[in-house]
Amino acid sequence: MKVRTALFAATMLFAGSALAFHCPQEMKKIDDALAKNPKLTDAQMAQVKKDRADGEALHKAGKHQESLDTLAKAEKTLGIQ
Ligand SMILES: [Cu+2]
Repeated sequence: MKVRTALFAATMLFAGSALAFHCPQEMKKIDDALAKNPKLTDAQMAQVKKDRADGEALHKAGKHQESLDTLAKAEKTLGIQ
């Protein structure tokens, strides 16, 4: 039972760090898309920038899944797959 618990903990830790690594990749995708002057309305642009900033804040707070969800919204607006 102890082994299983340790394995579970190790798996969760790995999953957590894999997610943690993922956020900056998504942020970079958004930054790259923004650098290409995407055709967005002012409202869309403001929303993308807000989602990008919120995503980074969530990432730094350790809330990686929420960060990815927020960054995904910005990517959807930008048309990133
Ligand atoms: Cu993260």
